[in-house]
Amino acid sequence: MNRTVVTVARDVLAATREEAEAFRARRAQAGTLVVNLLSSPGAGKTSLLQATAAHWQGRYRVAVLVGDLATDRDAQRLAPLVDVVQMTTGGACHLEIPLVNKAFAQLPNCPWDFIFIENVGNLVCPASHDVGEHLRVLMLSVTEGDDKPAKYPKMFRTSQTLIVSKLDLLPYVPFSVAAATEDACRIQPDLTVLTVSALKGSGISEWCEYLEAQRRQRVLAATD
Ligand SMILES: Nc1nc2c(ncn2[C@@H]2O[C@H](COP(=O)(O)OP(=O)(O)OP(=O)(O)O)[C@@H](O)[C@H]2O)c(=O)[nH]1
Ligand SMILES: [Mg+2]
Repeated sequence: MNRTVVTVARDVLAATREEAEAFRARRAQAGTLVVNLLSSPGAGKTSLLQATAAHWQGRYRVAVLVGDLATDRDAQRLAPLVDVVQMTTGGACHLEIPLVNKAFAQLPNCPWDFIFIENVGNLVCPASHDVGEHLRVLMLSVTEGDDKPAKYPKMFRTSQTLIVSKLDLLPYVPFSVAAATEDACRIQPDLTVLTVSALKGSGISEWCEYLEAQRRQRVLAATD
């Protein structure tokens, strides 16, 4: 069999990396914490964002850039609460920074306090794409099984925060928060673990306080 060696003299991902770094730096200068929210489909990302906006009741300027393969249903759910732009990927299983930049350009020009990027529901591909976030938050719902950290390690390794969601369903499913947390922290020892039920409201105020502290540490203190 013939073999051909192709020498790539240029880092083809360098431009994307630079675009993500520039987005992160510009948002930090404006005092905005950018949060990349990831999970498998249906873990409760949009529900958490609804509960977050309802908890803050307009205290902060919040926008959501929401990614989906098709439909603008999540954007319709969020629009009564926050400024929102739907990014429809047309089949792509993750978001990339050029699409995020285009969506951001559609928002009103204002100094946002928080921008959430709701990524496409998928526990694999989004882990490999820097979309210019300051904080990567991974959600795992109790209905998915506590074995997921060990089975999808990259997603857990590249995140700073794990939210165990749908805690109200814990009495009905075989899920050990301790086992999931132990596996996740073995993969990523610096992981912060929070538990929430967006449906019942438990853990939402702790999550909101956590976000406020992250904004102070990662954005406001860093740009003083
Ligand atoms: N019992 C319970 N159900 C929840 C909770 N949070 C969300 N759900 C339900 O779970 C389903 C999926 O919630 P979504 O918020 O749409 O999840 P998502 O991660 O945004 O879904 P995709 O964007 O499609 O990946 C909906 O039927 C929600 O009502 C919760 O805390 N408890
Ligand atoms: Mg959603």
